[in-house]
Amino acid sequence: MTHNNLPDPTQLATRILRRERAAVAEGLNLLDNKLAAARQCAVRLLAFLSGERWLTEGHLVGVTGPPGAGKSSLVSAMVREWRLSGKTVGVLAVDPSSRPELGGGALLGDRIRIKMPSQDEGLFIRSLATRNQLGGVASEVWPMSWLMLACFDIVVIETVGVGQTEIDIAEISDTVCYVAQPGSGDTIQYLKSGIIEIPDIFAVNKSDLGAPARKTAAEISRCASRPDQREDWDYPVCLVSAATAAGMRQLHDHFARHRMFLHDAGLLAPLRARHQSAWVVRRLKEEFGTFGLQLAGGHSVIQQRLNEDRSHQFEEYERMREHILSRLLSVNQPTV
Ligand SMILES: Nc1nc2c(ncn2[C@@H]2O[C@H](COP(=O)(O)OP(=O)(O)OP(=O)(O)O)[C@@H](O)[C@H]2O)c(=O)[nH]1
Ligand SMILES: [Mg+2]
Repeated sequence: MTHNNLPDPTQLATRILRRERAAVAEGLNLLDNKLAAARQCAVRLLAFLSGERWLTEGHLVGVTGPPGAGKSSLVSAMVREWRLSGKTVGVLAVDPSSRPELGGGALLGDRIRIKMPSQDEGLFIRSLATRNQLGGVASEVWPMSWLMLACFDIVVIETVGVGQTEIDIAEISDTVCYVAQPGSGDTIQYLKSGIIEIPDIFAVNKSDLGAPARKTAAEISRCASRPDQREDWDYPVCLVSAATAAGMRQLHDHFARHRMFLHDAGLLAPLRARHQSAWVVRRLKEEFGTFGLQLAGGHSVIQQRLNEDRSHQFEEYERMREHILSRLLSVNQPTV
């Protein structure tokens, strides 16, 4: 331990890389700590964990969709598939702290929490409440997912919602899976109106309900076809049932296929680098507003600096932050 009961970042990084549960939990807490000393420590931790692996290894999967569609049930079923194929899995279940209760809460009354055997060493699950007032995914989630990527083969982020959340999750994940609720026209409306981008994979859950699920899948397939698309990805729409495990193997294969597609097409490293710099800009903007961004040279200068050295983005972020802070202090000094 260093001062203020903060961990030694080198030792913590070593333990995280060995996938020690307590260390992973401690690291996630550290990333959530807003104190200045903790922030410095967190940046050092991320720097020790980073390296080439960050741009090339693992698979960061975002699972999103409307409340009650079965995201948690589906993630549990997917975890089983991944564990069967020998992959280690980390899950971040993001729970908005003030979610709107639909239909008086009846729909959410029987929500499923992801439940798995706690003695499974290859699986780590963490629930966290988002505190982003604007409704999107809180900016802590991204470094947290990266910490987990340092020690798990697959990292899954589950978030509820459409709109801003969907955009945010696409800015974090390698692969976005949208879980649709059978019989609900919402998803199709969102797609048509462009509120949601077409996700990499559509999972229409609850296929055990029969006709409504098949109908929703067919409607989504029509809306999601991309005749103008030049990429080779086919945006599959997959009928699954978390309850009966029907279609789970196919869904697993779509995930693996998309990961391979990104890698083979040379898209993975640039995608992650883009996500990194988007995060830095977003975080600086959250903290200091547009004025603060200008003090650091503006959007494009920041992007350029980050692109020059992709493996030290967190240190670069901390340097920019210090720079903005010192500029802000000097701006606030009375002129004599
Ligand atoms: N029939 C059927 N019901 C399912 C299936 N998957 C989930 N459910 C039910 O759907 C409800 C919601 O499941 P959850 O997994 O909690 O859904 P969620 O999308 O994570 O919900 P939130 O996190 O609250 O947004 C529960 O009552 C589940 O039992 C399925 O494949 N078939
Ligand atoms: Mg859930």
